[in-house]
Amino acid sequence: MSEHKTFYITTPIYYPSDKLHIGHSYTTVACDALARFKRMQGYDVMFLTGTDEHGQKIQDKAADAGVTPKEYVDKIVATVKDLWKLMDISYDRFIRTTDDYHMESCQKIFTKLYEQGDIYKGEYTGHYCKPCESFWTDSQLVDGKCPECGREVYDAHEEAYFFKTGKYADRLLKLYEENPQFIQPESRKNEMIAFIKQGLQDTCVSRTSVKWGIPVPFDPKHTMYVWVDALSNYISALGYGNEKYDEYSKFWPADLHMVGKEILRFHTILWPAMLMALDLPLPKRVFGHGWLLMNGGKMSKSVGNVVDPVILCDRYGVDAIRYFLLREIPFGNDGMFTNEALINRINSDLANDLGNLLSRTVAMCEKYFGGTVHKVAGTEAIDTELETMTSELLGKVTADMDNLTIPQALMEIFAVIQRANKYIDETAPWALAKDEANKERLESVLYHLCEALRVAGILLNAYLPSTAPKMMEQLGLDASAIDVEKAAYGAQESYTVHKGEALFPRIDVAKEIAHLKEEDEKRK
Ligand code: ME8
Repeated sequence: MSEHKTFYITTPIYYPSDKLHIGHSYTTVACDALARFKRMQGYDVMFLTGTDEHGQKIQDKAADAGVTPKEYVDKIVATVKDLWKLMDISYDRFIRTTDDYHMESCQKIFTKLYEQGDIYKGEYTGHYCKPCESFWTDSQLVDGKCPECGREVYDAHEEAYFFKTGKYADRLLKLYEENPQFIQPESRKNEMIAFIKQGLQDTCVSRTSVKWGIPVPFDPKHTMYVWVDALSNYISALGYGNEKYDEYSKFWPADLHMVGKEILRFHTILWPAMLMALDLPLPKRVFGHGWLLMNGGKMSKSVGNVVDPVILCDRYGVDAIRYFLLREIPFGNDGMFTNEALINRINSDLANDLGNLLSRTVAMCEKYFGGTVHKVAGTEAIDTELETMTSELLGKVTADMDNLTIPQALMEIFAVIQRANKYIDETAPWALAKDEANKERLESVLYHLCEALRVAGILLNAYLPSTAPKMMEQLGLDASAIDVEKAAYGAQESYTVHKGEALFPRIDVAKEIAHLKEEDEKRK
C-alpha cells in the first residue's frame, strides 16, 4: 500500500475510427490539469486514458481502407499517442481494448454476470445507430432518427445477450440521492433520474453480426457489444480480472470519470449497474462536461466539422491551446470554438497580462538592480492587496480544482497577474528609480512582483506545463521551485533574474484572420 493519498482519474477511451480532434483534446487536457494538480499536492495519481477499438464502425472503416481492423487501429492509435505527447498529456497508463489483458478481464466479467443471472440470452429488435454505436427503442427515437446525432437508424433483429440494467433502477436512484456528488454537473443528474424513471430497459450487450469484438467465451458466435467492453477498461487497466497489473486495490474506486455529456448515461447508469452486479465499489464522481461547438453544432468526427489540434498546437503553441480550452469554456457547459476567440485569449491573457508582467518585471530587476533583488523588511499599504491575493491563491485554486470549476481556477491566477500589472502602474517603479532615496522601496516593489509571478507560476504549472518552468527560469529559479509547498507569499528570499524570450508573442489579429481565411479557401 502507498503511504500517499491516491487519486484515480480517467478520460473516456476514444474510438480510433479517425484521428482525434480538439474535442477529445479538451477532455484530455482537463484531466491532465487535474492530474498534475493532484500530483503537485502530493497525491499518488493514476491518470488513465486509452482507445476503444472494437465495433461495427471500426470494422467498416478498416474494410473501406482495405486493411484488417487491427492494422487500422494500430495506425490511428500511434497518432493518438503522438497527439498526447505533443499536448504534454501526463497520462500514467494507456489502455487499448485490443490488449490481451483487457480482453481477458472482459471475458471474465461477462461470464460472471451470465453465470449469476445478470446477463441472459434474448432476441433484440430495435434500431441501431452505427456512428453512435447505440441501440434505441421506438420511443427513444426523435422523428424516427437517432436521438443523439439525428441520423438514420436501421432496424436490427438478432439473438443477443442482455444485461439486467432494469433490475438496478431503484439502487441507482438511491445512489444518486445518497451521493449528491456522484453525477455532475447537478443539472445532468435530473436528466439521468428522468431517464431511469421513464422505465429502465435491459441493455443489449452482444452482437452476432459484428465480428470485430471480444468473443463471448461461452457462445463465441457473439461478440461483446462495445459498452461492456469499453466501460470495463476502468478496472481492467488496474488489473481486475487479469495478471498484467496489480493496482486495483490501490486505486479503485475511481475518484473521477471525466466524460462528455453524451456518454454520461452509460457512465452513470450502465456502469454503476454493472459494478453493483459485480459487487464492486462505485466510482466517487462522474462529470459530464459540455461540447465544443463549431458553427452552432457539436464538433464531431462523423459530422466532419472538426478542428485538428496538431495544426493549432503547431501554429500557436501547446500551452496557448491548453489555456484556451481550459479558460474559455465554462466547465460543464457547451462553448463555441472560434479562431477569433482563441487569438483574443492568447493576446489579452497570455501575451499582454502574463507575458508583459514577466518581461517588465525581469527587465526592471535587470535595469535597476543588475538582476538581483532581495526581500525588504516592511510593506506599505499599497502592497497589501497584491500580497493578500497572492497568499490566498493556493486555497482558491485548490477549491476550484476540487469543485471542477477549472476556468475559475485560471481566472483566480490571472486576477493576481492583472493585479500585479496594476501594481506596476500604481507604484511606478520608473519614477521611484529617479531618486536614490527610493532605492529600497524600488527593490521592495520588484520583490513583490517577483513573488506574485513565482506563486502564479507554481500554480500555472498544472495548466501550462511548459510555460511555468520558463517563468521560473526567467525568475532565476529551477524546476524544484514548482512546488505547492512553496506557494506561500514571502517564501523566496531573493531573485537573480535572467531575461528570456517573450512567453507568448502577440498575434496580429487582422493578419492572422486573413491568413486563416486563405488557408480555409485552399482547403475547399
Ligand atoms: O464515446 N466537445 O468515444 P469518442 C467536447 N469510445 N468533447 C468532445 C467532443 C466535443 N465536440 N467530441 C468528443 C466514445 N469529445 C467511447 C467512449 S468510454 C468507456 C467509451 C470527447 O471517440 C468527450 O469526452 O466518440 C466525449 O465524451 C468523447 O470525446 C467521445 O469520444
